[in-house]
Amino acid sequence: MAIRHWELAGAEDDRLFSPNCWRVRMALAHKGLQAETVPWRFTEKESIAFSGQGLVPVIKDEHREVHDSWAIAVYLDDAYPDLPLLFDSAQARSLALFFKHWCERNVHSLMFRVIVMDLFGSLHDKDKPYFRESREKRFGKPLEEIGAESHAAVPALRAAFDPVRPLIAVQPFVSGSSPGFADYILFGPFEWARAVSPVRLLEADDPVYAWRERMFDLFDGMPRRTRGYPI
Ligand SMILES: N[C@@H](CCC(=O)N[C@@H](CS)C(=O)NCC(=O)O)C(=O)O
Repeated sequence: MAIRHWELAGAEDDRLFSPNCWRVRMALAHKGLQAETVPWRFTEKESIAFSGQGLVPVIKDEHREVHDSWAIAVYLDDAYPDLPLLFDSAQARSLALFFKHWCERNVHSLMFRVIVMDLFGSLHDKDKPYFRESREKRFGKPLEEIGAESHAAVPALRAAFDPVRPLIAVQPFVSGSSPGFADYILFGPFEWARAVSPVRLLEADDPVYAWRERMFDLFDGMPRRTRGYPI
């Protein structure tokens, strides 16, 4: 039976833009597990009420529900240890957790500033008032004011990848010779952006660009084929 995956969608069911759901989408593909996307909007809290909270990703596997992208990754490796591992050791899992927190603090926040108005424009109409109200409360200013700084945020975002560049100069993936969950963590914000915005985030000679190309090619190009803007 396919694992059901509640994924945040924009105006169209297949405009899948959540960085945290992308981690899980990639993790499910990595494990080779059959998955069925249930498109979900910010205002559809009741449809995931069974998970006891209001955020996606949420998965339902047979009779078990798991929410939170990190908890889902850990669950998938624990429940399916014979399928390709997302973390090939306890040390790898521990360092990936550090990497997740680094990425959320240093990449997600800047990416939000870069794409916020494109993101807002890509939402389902029924989500727009909720998104505006909740994010303006969180950031303490109107979306338009955050968006006005988006050009300055692009160089800051490129600089944020500085600690990753020496790593992917010596190996093809953050996790080593093959991709692991840390790669999916870093890739999430790129798919978040690509799904909603035509903005050019990286120069073609950037090693991060080459790494992202390798990520787009995974799983027979599934990440590249998903609805979004050309790179
Ligand atoms: N730490 C959680 C974060 C989940 C999260 O913030 N999800 C966002 C989408 S990326 C969400 O569901 N937001 C709903 C809302 O803001 O109401 C994870 O990694 O899964």
